[in-house]
Amino acid sequence: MLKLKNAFFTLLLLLIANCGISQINCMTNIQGRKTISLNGEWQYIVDWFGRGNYLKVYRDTLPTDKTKFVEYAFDKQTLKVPGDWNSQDPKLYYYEGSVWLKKEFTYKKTNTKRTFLNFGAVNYQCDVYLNSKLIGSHEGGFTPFEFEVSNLIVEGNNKLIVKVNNQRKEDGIPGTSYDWWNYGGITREVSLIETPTTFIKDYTIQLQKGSSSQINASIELDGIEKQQKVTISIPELGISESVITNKVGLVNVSLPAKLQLWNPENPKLYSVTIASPADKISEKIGFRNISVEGKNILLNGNKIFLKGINLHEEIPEEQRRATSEADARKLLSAAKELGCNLVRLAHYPQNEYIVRMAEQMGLMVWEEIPIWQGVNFKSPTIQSKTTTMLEEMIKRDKNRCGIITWSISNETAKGEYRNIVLKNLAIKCKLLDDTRLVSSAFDGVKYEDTSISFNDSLGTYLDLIGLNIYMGWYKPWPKKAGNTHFNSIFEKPMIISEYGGESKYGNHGSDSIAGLWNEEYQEKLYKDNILMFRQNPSLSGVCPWLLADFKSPARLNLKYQEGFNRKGLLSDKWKKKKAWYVMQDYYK
Ligand code: GCB
Repeated sequence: MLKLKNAFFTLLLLLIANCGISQINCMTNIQGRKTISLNGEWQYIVDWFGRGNYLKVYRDTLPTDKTKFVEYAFDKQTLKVPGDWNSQDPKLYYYEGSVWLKKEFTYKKTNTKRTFLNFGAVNYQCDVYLNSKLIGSHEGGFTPFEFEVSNLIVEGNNKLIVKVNNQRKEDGIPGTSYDWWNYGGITREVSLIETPTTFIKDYTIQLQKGSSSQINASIELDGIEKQQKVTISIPELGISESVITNKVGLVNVSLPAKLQLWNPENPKLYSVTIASPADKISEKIGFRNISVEGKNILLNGNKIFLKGINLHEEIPEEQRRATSEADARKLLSAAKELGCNLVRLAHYPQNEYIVRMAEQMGLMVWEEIPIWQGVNFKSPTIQSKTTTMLEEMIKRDKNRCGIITWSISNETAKGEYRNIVLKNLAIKCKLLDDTRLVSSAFDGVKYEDTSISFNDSLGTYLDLIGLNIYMGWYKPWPKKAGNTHFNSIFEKPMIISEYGGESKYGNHGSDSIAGLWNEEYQEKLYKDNILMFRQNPSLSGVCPWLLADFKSPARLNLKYQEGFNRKGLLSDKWKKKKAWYVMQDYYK
């Protein structure tokens, strides 16, 4: 009976997932396109009590005659886009609600091109109006979305108004409680993209799974003339191959190549160009193979150990979201200095500067969707929302060889509904991309004296298992610190995807008292964890929680935390704590 019920739910949720809640329509590689940036200053109105829809703020009108008035008006106050509102307006530091943002711009129209409006990400939910018409909505704070506006955009002045709402909600992803700051706003770039009438909408170019010399490319054209000649060239490899797309604009091609494979020591990228009669797009792409064999992770056939670091998309010194190339460089340079070969982008897809720069710097990437702890797995919309997020993440980053694993969840509690949703996501993830590992991070393990055992049935559908294990912080050590062994019912690679403890930079004292937030306690905790790693040679990697102290409304100790989670190896002022050096030494 239970089996039947499970099958029914699986079917139902898959059906819902396939309906989708928003269009997955972003074109690939907008960086490689001619774009008009709509970043910069946007006017805004804070909609404290949610009256904006009733008042029709999206119309942005003026009184039509002497007896009329309008009870809203954009004025001089502006927010920078991309950027969160919390750090830009002191009144909005803790704000969770709606804000209307407006950008006016002039546009030159022609009949020979199409125009798309692309948002890198808006947290959490938004309605987008162009020239007073609703052109679409999007839910999910960390992935891009796009609308074609060729018919709505006008010659001359245009008005773009976006209602953004960052209210946490029961059926949101993440849910109502999580351990990071709920930065609201248009947090990533906004661009108009101009393309020819038939253009190269999408392409996937990666090494064939298991091969070191065969590149697979699939290309999709969008427009009226779908059957066209497209040429893919990689000059450095002497490749220039022309093929014809089929009636629906698709073509797949295999390209034999003598390659230097990408790896952290030699993060080799090749310039790749795709050209159709009217369109041309280029970017740098690397080629590598990632696979597993028993408990090992293999990069290009060689066993690797993941020397990771977790990081949030935040600049803690300025208490704001990281948004720029310079921000990405700051975060990733610190990861390199620590000696890492992997960054785990916790707990949501982070901006493209980070993902692209990581692969240029030789950092592998663990990227994940924000299914974090207490999301509501019983919600009828969860499968569709999370599937959309997964699709949007993979669609954006599928050509980034630096990404070795898509992670579908973090610290979810076992249960019937969770099992169905996550199983479907893991299967979907493999269908969308079988060249990377599917992973998940868990805290639901069995602690017994000197052993920690993993037996979550979800492991069946994963390639890589992450354990979040806070020995010496949330969990006491056995009699002898460091004396803990890991077991798993799965013959699959396992990494410690989180471990650590808190300290406040500059706070010194005993290394045996946790409650004083000493650097010495955290330093000792790292040393003990390293002892534990050395006793578990079958682990495939470790990943401290985390690079830097970060803002969290969940941290209420006014004496030491001051609204920050202080598990950083760097302080919120970017100062190295003692534990940093322990970790750096270990990675050496
Ligand atoms: C965890 C979570 C992470 C938290 C961390 C902590 O297990 O995955 O999001 O911030 O613990 O500091 O408690």
